[in-house]
Amino acid sequence: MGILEGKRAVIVGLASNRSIAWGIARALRSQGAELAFNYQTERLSGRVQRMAGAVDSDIVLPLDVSQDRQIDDFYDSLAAHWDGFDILVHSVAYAPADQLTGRYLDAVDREGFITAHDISSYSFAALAKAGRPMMLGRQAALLTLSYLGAMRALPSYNVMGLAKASLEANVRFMAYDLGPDGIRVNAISAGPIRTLAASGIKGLRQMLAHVSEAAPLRRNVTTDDVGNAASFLVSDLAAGITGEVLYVDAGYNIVGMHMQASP
Ligand code: 0WE
Repeated sequence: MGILEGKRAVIVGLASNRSIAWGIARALRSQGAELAFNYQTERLSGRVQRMAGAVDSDIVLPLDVSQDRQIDDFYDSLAAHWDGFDILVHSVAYAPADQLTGRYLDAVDREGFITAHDISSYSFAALAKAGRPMMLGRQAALLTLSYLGAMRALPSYNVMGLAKASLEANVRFMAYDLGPDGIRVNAISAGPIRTLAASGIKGLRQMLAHVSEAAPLRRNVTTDDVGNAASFLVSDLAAGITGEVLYVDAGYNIVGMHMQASP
């Protein structure tokens, strides 16, 4: 008997079998949840449908989170399958590629700033706002994905760091707002993972190597690690936790300094 038996979960942001959303989908399914998915563009629809099938789901609906109309249509279509849902997972981030390279002030511009904040932070509030009626009266839980760049400066992450800082503040304001409805809102701040989104990032290999040397657990995290922590946070085992950012990063964020000679 899984900890998510009888729960219905909407997962936004599945793009490939390396997606964090896929690790979360598999973990939630193995704990007994029923799943529904979105796809961003027609090009991705076949792939997402095939992966959904592998976790026993045939609810795969179009949704580009930058379009308010598509958000409304998504929930209207979902309502034909489910009268409500218990879990919303937001695993979406985007900044134009030119933002994620070089010096911060060289790279940042108004359009890049707006896009990063719109897709990576506002979309979480937009999905909660439009989806709230379907979550009422069910002790629902929302979850999003953040990164250490919300709290610390690091190379190349640039305006995405600001967008993740906004996302983490969004978690707190949404938790405060939705708490009286019995709805919890949390984030996982995951260590770096080689996903499709991350694969184009120059220097990622070095960053993964650095983290696996310096992190207390001396390894990188996997999408399974993130999925298992996600299962806990969206389950009733975490009924007392809201507005929290849980690090799933092999402990990297607590290290003040690392020396190579350390065991
Ligand atoms: O949040 C992220 C990456 C999200 C992301 C990735 C891309 C690549 C393709 C957002 N927008 C885009 N836009 C694209 O055009 N991570 C935590 C992974 C990541 O991204 C980095 C990192 C790490 C770690 C970028 C620079 C430096 C480190």
